[in-house]
Amino acid sequence: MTLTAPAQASAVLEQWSPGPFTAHISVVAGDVNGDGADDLVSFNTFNWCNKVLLSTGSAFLPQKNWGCDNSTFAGMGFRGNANLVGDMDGDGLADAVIVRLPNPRGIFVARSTTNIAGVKTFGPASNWLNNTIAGDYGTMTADLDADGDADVIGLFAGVAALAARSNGTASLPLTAWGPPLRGDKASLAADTTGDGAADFILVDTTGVRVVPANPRWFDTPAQWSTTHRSTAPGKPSPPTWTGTVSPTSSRSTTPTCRSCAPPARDIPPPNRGTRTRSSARRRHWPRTWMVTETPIWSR
Ligand SMILES: [Ca+2]
Ligand SMILES: [Ca+2]
Ligand SMILES: [Ca+2]
Ligand SMILES: [Ca+2]
Repeated sequence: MTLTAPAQASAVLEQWSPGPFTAHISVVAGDVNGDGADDLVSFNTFNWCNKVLLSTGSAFLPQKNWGCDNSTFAGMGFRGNANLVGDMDGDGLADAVIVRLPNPRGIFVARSTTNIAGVKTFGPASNWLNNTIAGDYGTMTADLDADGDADVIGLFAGVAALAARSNGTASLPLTAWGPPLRGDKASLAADTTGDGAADFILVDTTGVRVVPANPRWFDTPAQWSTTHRSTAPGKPSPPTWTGTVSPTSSRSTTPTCRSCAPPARDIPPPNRGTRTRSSARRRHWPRTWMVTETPIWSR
């Protein structure tokens, strides 16, 4: 008897949507209607709004317009440096989230809701955080503190990763969440340990490292897998943290990251300060940081 491998048997791609799907900027996935199936959300320019393809579990329904914030973002579109979805208020419905610089800056959340006509849509966007968390090396949503709502984390060059945890209605002040590590191929926040708190995943050419949430990301990364062929001469070593920031210390000194530091550039102050255009000529915006070390939850 000859058995057919499942992967071979299901190798034909299924057409889930014939289109159209308006997606000028980006497309992300999340369960915006809370039925357990992830849907697709597009971010667009000008007043093209967020388009959504709802999943039936075996196909996508035709795209629907899930809203425009014409009050704050008229003419520019609801889009930012990072365009994300995450259940920021913990109601089981993924919300649309943008993280912006320079103005208006910070975290803006358009909650998934049902309007007075009974139509599911994203509501008007509100500013959950007026601070700089659009990371130099990425901005992500994940449940960092295992309380059921999505938080936002930015990865920066030379300074700590900063977290803006959700309290359900707004983002808490920025907190240093880990040293400025990053994978040389990709960096992700995902709960790989299964305890509900997002861990830090560093994908290198040499393998994958994981920093389990404990509760933040200051532990030494554990090597979870190794790519043997990447040890060939000439392959770059993954970035390593050589700074001295600890979860309980006040960040009175600027942390350093020798092997993962980018080319010479202005490094923002670790705790609080304002950059002006003249002192940060490489940037196109003034950067203001207000970082707190506390509170940190206990589990
Ligand atoms: Ca869904
Ligand atoms: Ca929600
Ligand atoms: Ca959370
Ligand atoms: Ca975890």
